[in-house]
Amino acid sequence: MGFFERLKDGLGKTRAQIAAIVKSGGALDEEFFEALSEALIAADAGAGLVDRIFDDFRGRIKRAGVSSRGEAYALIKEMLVEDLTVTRPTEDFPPKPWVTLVVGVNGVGKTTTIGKMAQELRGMGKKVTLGAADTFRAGAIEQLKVWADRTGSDFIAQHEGADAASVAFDAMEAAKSRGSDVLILDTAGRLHVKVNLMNELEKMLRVIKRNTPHAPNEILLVVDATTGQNAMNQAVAFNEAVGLTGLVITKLDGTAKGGIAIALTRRFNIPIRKIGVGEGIEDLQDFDPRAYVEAMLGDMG
Ligand SMILES: Nc1nc2c(ncn2[C@@H]2O[C@H](COP(=O)(O)OP(=O)(O)OP(=O)(O)O)[C@@H](O)[C@H]2O)c(=O)[nH]1
Ligand SMILES: [Mg+2]
Repeated sequence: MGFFERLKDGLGKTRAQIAAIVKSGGALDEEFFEALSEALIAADAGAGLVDRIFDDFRGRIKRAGVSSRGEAYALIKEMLVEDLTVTRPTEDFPPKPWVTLVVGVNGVGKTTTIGKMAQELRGMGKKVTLGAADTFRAGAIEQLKVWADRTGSDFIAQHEGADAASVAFDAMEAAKSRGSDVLILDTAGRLHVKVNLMNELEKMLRVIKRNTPHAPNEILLVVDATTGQNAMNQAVAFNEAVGLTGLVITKLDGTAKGGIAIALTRRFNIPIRKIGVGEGIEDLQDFDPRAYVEAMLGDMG
């Protein structure tokens, strides 16, 4: 299966539901608006957000003189593409090493995503260092080391139970002295509601900044798409603790319904950097808003 096919397959349920509404061919009536907004809410976009989107949607339908379900459907797709398009200026001369800190709750796919990102960067000829700042979970260091070996990345770790901030510091120093283009720091999965664990992350961030003031250059929150709206609470807490610059949404190949991407970008106005569509090393895609909306809402001409 191709990348787009896999995403499409994952989001099939939402798409089928919406196709049924549009294809029913009825008038542009309340029933249509209701069915479509229900489908988006069921897809994890969040009721409050869907209400706001639909206020805007109705206004635009009026102004544009849209009169059929088909046209309205095309319009809402364009609106969602706009919502999902968050661009950040790219740096012509990115600092070296470019430091990416990867955070998120337990089991969302942080370490796997780091492995996939390392693979992609190595394919572009970049020198990569992976830093094992998850010193908490048994086996976490070894898990990252396997990815480092597989991708030909440098690897910096201490022992299980070591101070995560100290590992981050070591990794920064090593990445600098070895001339790495990119350093990616893995962190322990932590529940966003556990204050002491969030404090530990803040400490790590302080240590990184003390080492190199412009770092980290990217703070990526990884969320599991199948957890639906709970990802919003996670993002709120992590954003408050460390200030997020980007998102990764994983497990879009599973039973995810996709609306969480819209909810997250609307709320935080930060880009979705990557999406995960499988467990394999190549199963990471750049986020393409238009392709995403096509996969989620379908293409009924
Ligand atoms: N289907 C699917 N599985 C994924 C994806 N990304 C990660 N996984 C799986 O999710 C599980 C957890 O992945 P990890 O990378 O260990 O997650 P983590 O966030 O590092 O977990 P902790 O370090 O324990 O917090 C593994 O079985 C991965 O293979 C994805 O995009 N799709
Ligand atoms: Mg991990």
